[in-house]
Formats: sequence, structure tokens, C-alpha cells
Amino acid sequence: MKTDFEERISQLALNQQALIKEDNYIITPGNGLFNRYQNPILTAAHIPFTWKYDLNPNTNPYLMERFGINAVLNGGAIKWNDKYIIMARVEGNDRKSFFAIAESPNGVDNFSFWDSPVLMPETEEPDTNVYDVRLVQHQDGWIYGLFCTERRDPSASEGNQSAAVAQCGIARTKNLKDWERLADLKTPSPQQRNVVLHPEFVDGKYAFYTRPQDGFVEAGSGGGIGFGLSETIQNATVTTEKVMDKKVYHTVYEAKNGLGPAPLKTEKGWLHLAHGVRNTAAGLRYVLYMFMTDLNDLTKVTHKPSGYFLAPEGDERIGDVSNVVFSNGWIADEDGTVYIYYASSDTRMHVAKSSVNQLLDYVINNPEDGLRSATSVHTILNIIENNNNLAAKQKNS
Ligand code: M1P
Repeated sequence: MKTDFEERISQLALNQQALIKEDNYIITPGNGLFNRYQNPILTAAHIPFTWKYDLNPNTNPYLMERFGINAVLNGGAIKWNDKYIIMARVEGNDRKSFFAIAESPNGVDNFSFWDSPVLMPETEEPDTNVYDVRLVQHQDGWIYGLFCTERRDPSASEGNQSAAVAQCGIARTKNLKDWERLADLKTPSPQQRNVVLHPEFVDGKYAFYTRPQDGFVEAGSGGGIGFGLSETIQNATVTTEKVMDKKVYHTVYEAKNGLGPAPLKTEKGWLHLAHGVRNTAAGLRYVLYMFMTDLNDLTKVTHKPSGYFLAPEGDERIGDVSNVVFSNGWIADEDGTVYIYYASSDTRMHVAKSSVNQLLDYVINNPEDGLRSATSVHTILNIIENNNNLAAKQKNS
């Protein structure tokens, strides 16, 4: 006969297995740009129960959760050894985030976490919080993880316990298990978040997409997504940041923006996924948008459709930080399928499926933002007119 203690452990194991084995279904018909899936792919409930419970009845007689997990969000992604890997941001009940790797055989379901979380080495200045890693397989042979490292602002008064400084942490690995921590990125900006390493050398240098910001929350005079080069990765230093994708009045990236995952190289240009933020009476709203840059001049935006590509929908709209979608990982398969991993409302992770061809069609052929109501109406009138002409042609044939 099993004791209550043993019975509860069996239940925890069964529930976890059932969750991980659950199939995910594509939602049709979609919008032609991408298809969402029914279930989130990673949630706090996916965290192995062995991370949370001490399973020894002598030291934990109530089988009490000893370490609580609050959320799983903002995962970097990479295809590695034929597996779809997500390096998720796991947030404990104590508000600290850390990284943990989950893998799936197909990219859309059956994601399960590896045996233990990533113990990211620290620099001489310990991190208070680390989050939002971007994984990049670089031309130099290393896999890099660039993430935000946050520490208390040393100049803050005792009464101010929320002032922080955000910088870009850099680590590299060959096996996703053993990480070598390098020095944090140095830039002319007081703070940095959403920094992404370009996968190829540019003029023999390491290229970084940055997001200069004046304070911890406000991008301020930072102006948008920046770009800069560093001679080395060991002590990466960007001396000049050029803003390549600006914040713009009355757009979905009016308040701030930041690059998502590393861009995808296509025959027509580099495809970028980014998040844009605007302020509303209900607080900040985070959506995803796309643009394309020139193959040779990485700072030249060649195409940029108006508005958002993906915005929070249905249950996605609600969570710890509501009305947010955020992406720092996508995987392009050899057949052209693109899996876009995104988190909703800083609480759980989802996948949307698209393809390189769809994304190219979207960025090249969807209209740019005319920045005025009248130009939006002209765009619609144009579509209607074309449809009417088509209908007339079909009637006459
Ligand atoms: O809460 C929404 C997001 O806020 C920050 O992003 P950004 O620096 O662009 O404002 C990050 O803390 C991110 O993790 C979070 O999802």
C-alpha cells in the first residue's frame, strides 16, 4: 500500500507526464501570415516537480513545494542535434529569473525541460536577475547567449529599492550545458536591453543590434533599435551605435522597441522580428512587428509593413504583465518552415507557424505605414478597387 506521501508523488509525476505528452493543434484558417497553436508550449506547470519538491519524507513530511515557479516566458530558440531547443526565462515565486532548456522533437509540442536549470556563470559583478536570452549560432563556431543582466542602481537612495541598471550579458557554449561567461557588452548608452548578436562577421567584426536606453524602463533619447560593431567578443565594446529602426509618433513602436531573435538570412534580405511598445490608458501594450534589412548594408531597412505582425489575442492578453507579446526566439527549418516562439503577458510561451516565403511576401508586399488616417483609408480603397476589378473580370470571362 502506498502512503499518502507516495501517492501524491505519483500524482505529480502522472500530471506532469500527461501535460508534456499533450498534442498541440494548429488553429486554422489563420491570417495567411502565420497560424497559432491551441495550447501554450511551456508554462510554469512544465517545470519538473523534482525542482520544486524535496521528495524526502523525513525532511519534507508535508510534501510541501519548497521552491515555487511563477512563470515561464521569453525563450531564446535554436535547432540543435535535430531538436527544437528553447532556453526559457523561468521566474520563481521570488521574482528572480534564470534560464532552463526545454526540447521538443517537432517544435510545436512535447517540450520537456532538461534535468536541471542552467547555472549561468557570473562576472565579478554578480547579476541580481538575468533574462530574455537570444541564442545565436555564430560564424565563429560558438553558440552565444546574449541576455539582460540586471543589478540594483548603485546610485539609488536607500528609499528607492526599484532603481536598476540593465546591461547585456554575454556567454558562449558548444553544448548548451557548459557556459563560458564573457565580459558584459560596453556601449555609449547608460543602459541596454534586447541586445542581439548578428550571426555573421561584418568587416571581420562582431555585430550587435542594441537598444540604447536612458533609464531602466524608459528608452528615452535611446531612440530605437541600434547597431554597432566590436573588434572582439571577449571584451565586447561598441563605440558607435547607429539607430537603424526608430521609435515613431503614432505607431505601435511609439514608446519603445527592441529586436527579438537574431535575424533570418534570405535571398532578399535579413528578416527581423521585433517588439513595439505604445502607451495606453491601460498601460503599455507590447506587439510584434517585422522589417527587412539589406543583405550588404545591415543598417538599411528596405521593407517595413505597417502596424503589428502579431498582437496579444484572447487568453494571451491576460497575465502577470497583461497585454504583452514578446519574442526572442524563432527557428527556420531547412524546408522553409519558421516556428515563431513568443510569450504572452510575461506568463507562458506559445508557438506560431509560418514560412520564409510567407514572411517575405508579408514584409515586401504589405503596405508601409502612411502615418495618417487618410493614407490607411486609401490603402483599403485600393484593395477594394482591385477586388471589384477582379470580380468584374471573372464575371465577363
Ligand atoms: O514586460 C514586458 C517586457 O518588458 C521588458 O522589455 P523592454 O525592455 O522592451 O521594455 C523586458 O523586461 C521583457 O522581459 C518583458 O517581457
